[in-house]
Amino acid sequence: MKTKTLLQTFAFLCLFNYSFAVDRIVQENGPSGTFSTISAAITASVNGDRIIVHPKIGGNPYIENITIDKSLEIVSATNDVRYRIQGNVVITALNNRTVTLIGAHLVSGDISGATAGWRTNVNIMGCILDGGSINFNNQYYVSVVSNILESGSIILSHGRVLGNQLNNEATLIQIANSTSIADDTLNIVANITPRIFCSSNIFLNIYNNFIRRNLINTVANTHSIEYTFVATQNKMNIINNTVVTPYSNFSTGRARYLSLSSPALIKNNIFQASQFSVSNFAPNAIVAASGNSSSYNYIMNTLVAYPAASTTDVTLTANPVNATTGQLVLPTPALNGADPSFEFYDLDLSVGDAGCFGGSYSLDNYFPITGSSRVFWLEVPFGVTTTGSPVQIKAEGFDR
Ligand SMILES: [Ca+2]
Repeated sequence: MKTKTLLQTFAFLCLFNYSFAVDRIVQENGPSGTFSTISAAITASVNGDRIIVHPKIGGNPYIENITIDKSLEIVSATNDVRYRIQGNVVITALNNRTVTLIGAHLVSGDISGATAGWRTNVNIMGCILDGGSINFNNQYYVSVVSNILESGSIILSHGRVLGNQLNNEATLIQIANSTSIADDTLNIVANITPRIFCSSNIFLNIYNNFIRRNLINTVANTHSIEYTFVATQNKMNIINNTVVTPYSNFSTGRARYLSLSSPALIKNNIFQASQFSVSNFAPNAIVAASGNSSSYNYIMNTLVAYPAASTTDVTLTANPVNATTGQLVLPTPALNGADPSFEFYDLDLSVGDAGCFGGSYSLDNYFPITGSSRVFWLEVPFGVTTTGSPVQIKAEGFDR
């Protein structure tokens, strides 16, 4: 009975907090009762409100710096059309606050966090940033889903990074200072990104990313997947990624496919060199001395300092993918070349392909980014067999 009473009390509190939640409409020259700026709507809001923003006529931006200091959801009034903002969006942290931003197009400015308050939940979905970065510190749990960043990076401590596209070669997905949850896991799945870097003691699932850079490397130590925390136990699953790394114009500090200070399970990946030059230095890999497991990877050039290599890893003499699209260039042994276990089968139920279009988390599920609604995550058992027992499936998506 005590439990029941507690539950009833909790339900009542939720009802009390959000029973007066309303939609606030932001519209240029809108009718009475609407707001002319997003900031004015936020000021008038209470926790749980939804702010619906009409894109301005002619694609003009709302010119304002926006501070979000309540639990709010901000979405577009027009299906599949993003509202434009010229300015920074700052989300103030507070324990249990949840802020959702869907379909914003920042023509300038960053989306970032400020001040302390674990755990602040943030969802950034279907947004475009022309100039800025998505940057959240250790106080935030951030779901970064289906965003396009033309020149900025994605920087966070906790959360997940799913189906984003970073278009500037100098940028990266960076995980740092992850201390709010011990033994946390972070999923980095199906992104198109120049690099992935982690300095935290955190477990990473790195699945189906297209990690690409094409210009001859002139900056030291710009490695495609870099994990600098030192541990003896496995800290990463690196599965079904396609890594395209350029030659470097110097030997020391050359770009590496992998630079890992902790062990990893490395499987079904493609490692390809871009921008060959006889006078430059080919990418290689440095992985932790022991504890790695490597299988069914397809690798251009012989890797040095890669003690994990197994008999199923294949060294290639011709590039297996198109360096721009990540699609396989046929014929290649990477086609149907993944681990043949059914857990790694492709969406067409053929034996899995190595690289970012192979397996259940195929890049095909996330691209192109359209700004429309999308199911972005399914929680299902790893490998479903038809033994007659029910299957638990949880799906997450967003709209507008
Ligand atoms: Ca296949």
